[in-house]
Amino acid sequence: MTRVFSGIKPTGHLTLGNYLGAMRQWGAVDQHQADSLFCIVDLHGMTVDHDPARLRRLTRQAATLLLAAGLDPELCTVFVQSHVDEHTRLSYLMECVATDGEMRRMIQYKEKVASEGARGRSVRLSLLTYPALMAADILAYGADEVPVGDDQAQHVELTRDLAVRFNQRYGHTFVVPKATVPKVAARVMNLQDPTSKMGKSDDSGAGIVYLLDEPDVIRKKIVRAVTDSGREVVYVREEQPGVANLLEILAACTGGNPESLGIVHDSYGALKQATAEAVLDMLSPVQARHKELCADPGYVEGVLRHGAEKARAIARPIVDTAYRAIGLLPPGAFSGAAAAEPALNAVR
Ligand code: AQP
Repeated sequence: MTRVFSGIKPTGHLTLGNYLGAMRQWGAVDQHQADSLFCIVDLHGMTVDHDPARLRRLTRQAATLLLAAGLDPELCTVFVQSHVDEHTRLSYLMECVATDGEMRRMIQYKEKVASEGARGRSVRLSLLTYPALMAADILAYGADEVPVGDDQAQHVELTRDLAVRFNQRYGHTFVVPKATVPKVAARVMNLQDPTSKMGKSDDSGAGIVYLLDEPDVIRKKIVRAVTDSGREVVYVREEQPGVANLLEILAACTGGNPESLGIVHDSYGALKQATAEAVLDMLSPVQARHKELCADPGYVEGVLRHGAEKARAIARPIVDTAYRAIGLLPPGAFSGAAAAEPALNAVR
C-alpha cells in the first residue's frame, strides 16, 4: 500500500491556503487510499522567532483543526513531530549528506533571509537546516508520496536528492518519495497582494483568510480583495493575478475550473460574492466540528498520544537501519556481531 506523509507547521493560525493546498486532500483522498501519516511539525515552528506558550497553543489548535477538517484517527495517523525522537535523530544524518549550498538555494530560506535582512535582523541557523529536518520527517516513514502545496515542492525535491545520495553511498535504505500537488489552488495568494503567497505567519491579516475567522470577517476579506485594473473576469494569472486567485479559490471550493468560472461571472463584484459564499460553505462544517472538539481536549490528546506510538513504531527501525548503514556503532555491538569485525589494528 502506498504510504503518504505530510506535515503542517504551527507558526500561525492555519489559513485557507493550508486547507486548499494540503489539508483538504489529506482528509478527502489520502487517508482513504493510502497508509497516511499527518504531523504537526512543531520543531519547524522554532525556525523563526517564537513564543513558547504560543507555540504550544498553536500546536494544539493545529491538531484540533486537522481532526475538524476530516482526518479520522481510525484511518490515518495524526501526531506531533517532537513526540517522536526519530525525526531529530535522522535529521543530523541528513545534514551529513546535504551540502550547505543546497540549503542556501531553497527559495523559502532566501525569501525569509531577504525580508529579515531588510529589517536589519538575522535568521536562525535552524531556518537554513530546516529542509534536512523535513527530509528526515519524510524518509523516516518510508513515504512514497508527500501531498503538499506548491511552495513545498522544492523541499520534497531536495528530500529525493538526499535519499538517492544516501542510498548510493551507504546502501539502499530509503524510499525515494515524490510530491503530489493539487491541480487547482496549489498556491493560494494573499488577497491584498496577489503576487505573494497567502502565508500564515505574514503580518498583514487583511489578505489572509484564517480557517477560524468569523464568517463576517471572511466575507469582508474576500469582498475587499485586490482585483486588477481591467473589468473582464478572465483567468490569466500573469496579467490579472487578483482575479485569477479568486477564480482558483472558487474553483477549488466548488470543484469547477477557473477558466469556465470566469465566463460565468460577469463582474468582479459577482465573482467576489460567489467566492465568499463558496468559502463559507466549505469552512462552516470545519468550524462547527472544531468547536465541538475544543470542548473535548482529552480526545485530541488521546489521538496524538496514540498517533505518536504508531509513528514511532514505523520510524524507529528505518532510522536504526540508517544509523547502521552510515557507520554508527550500534549499542551493544561489542558482543555478538562485533566478532565479525576486522581486528582493531586493521581499522584505518
Ligand atoms: N498559500 C498556500 N497555498 C497552497 N498551499 C499552501 N500551503 C501553505 N500555504 C499555502 C501548504 O500547506 C501545507 C502546510 O504548510 P506549512 O505549515 O508546513 O508551511 P508553509 O508552506 O511555509 O506555510 P505557510 O502558511 O506559508 O507558513 P509560514 O507563513 O509560517 O511560512 C504545505 O503543504 C504547504 O505547501
